[in-house]
Amino acid sequence: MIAVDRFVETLKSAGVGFFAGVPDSLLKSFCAYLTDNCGEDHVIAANEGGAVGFAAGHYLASGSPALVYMQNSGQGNSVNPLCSLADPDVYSIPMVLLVGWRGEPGVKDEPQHVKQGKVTLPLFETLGILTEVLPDDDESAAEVTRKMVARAMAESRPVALIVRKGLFAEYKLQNKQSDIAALPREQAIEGVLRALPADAVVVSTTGMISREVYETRERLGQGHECDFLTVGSMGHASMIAMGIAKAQPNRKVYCLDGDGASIMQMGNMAIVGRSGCENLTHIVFNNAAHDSVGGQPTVGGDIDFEKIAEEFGYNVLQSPQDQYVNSERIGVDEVASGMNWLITMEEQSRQYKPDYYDELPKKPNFILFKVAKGARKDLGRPKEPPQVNKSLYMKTLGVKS
Ligand SMILES: Cc1ncc(C[n+]2csc(CCOP(=O)(O)OP(=O)(O)O)c2C)c(N)n1
Repeated sequence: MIAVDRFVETLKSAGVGFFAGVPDSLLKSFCAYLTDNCGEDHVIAANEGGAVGFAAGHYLASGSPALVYMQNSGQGNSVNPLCSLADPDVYSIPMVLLVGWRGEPGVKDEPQHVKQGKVTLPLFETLGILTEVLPDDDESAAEVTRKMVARAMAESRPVALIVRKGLFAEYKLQNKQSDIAALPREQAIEGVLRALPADAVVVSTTGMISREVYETRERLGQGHECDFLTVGSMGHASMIAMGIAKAQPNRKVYCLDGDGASIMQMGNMAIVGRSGCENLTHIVFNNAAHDSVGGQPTVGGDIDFEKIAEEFGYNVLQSPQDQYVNSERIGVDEVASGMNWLITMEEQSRQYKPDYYDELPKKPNFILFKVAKGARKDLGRPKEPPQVNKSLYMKTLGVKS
């Protein structure tokens, strides 16, 4: 194992003093150390491509390379700016990538990491990016880091340092941001699922939200056939939901999203908002954090999702949470009855005033829940592989897979 403080010192003494990236569980200690100690010299980006852009701008204005950190799931997001901006065939910009290697061949990991784990090194090789796996002792790691930074500078190109599971010794975040609400995310999810019509389908986002959807169904004694658990592809759940909503306009589709994921691909909301899919409801559970990979902050605490959604063209419904004066006390039952009320009101109004609804512009719904960070320690994972999830789901949609 290596110590994060020494590693950061090595980077700084080699000339790398700015850091941008998207958090990853394998880099949890590294990210926590940056958050506590690097202040304005550290930016948590919306997505990995944005972090590469930031590093390019930093180099243009300082002449020094920045470090871009990411989980290898974000490699795809970074490929375009790596190829068309930083590559020696284009602007030739030095930077150091620090990449958490989920799904390393031979190491057991979740299904969504298997393919990405296999292609991480070959993909960098294809891109012509020099790659080294960081050794697991401080001295050797420092030596490799100095050598790679020197290569990046000498050849004016990106280089990559690969981080295996368990490389960094534990560093616990000191500057914890306070929660923006008391409601536990799992309770909000259970309240929503309890209220949904039986024939509604769900598309849930990457990370703990999907795991909580899965566990909640188990707890309620329900099956999993109505839930598409988007285990990878962070930020695209709303577009998957829109694909379904357009193909089956009579089906109610609910997208259960996170703040980090919706910010990562915020452009998707602009398109979904104008889609005209009135059978689609997009629900964001905002905890102002990348909770699933260590609780690092997002800008979710500083932005008004409801205003953004409204501008993007959604029909923003009043959150059940806001119907309670003391929202500290809201739990599963209050969320469920609030959601029930919203759903029943809409159905009844449509029944009694069909002409009025026919004349209204067709818009998808948007609902925001502000929730606390954190999850149950014993939160499980889906037991069925993604392809079983897909087949069951398509059967529910009445489609042969
Ligand atoms: C492209 C990509 N980058 C990074 C990750 C790692 N990752 C998995 S879940 C997650 C955080 C999700 O945050 P949010 O959507 O706010 O949901 P929360 O975990 O807070 O409930 C991250 C960064 C990923 N899976 N894919």
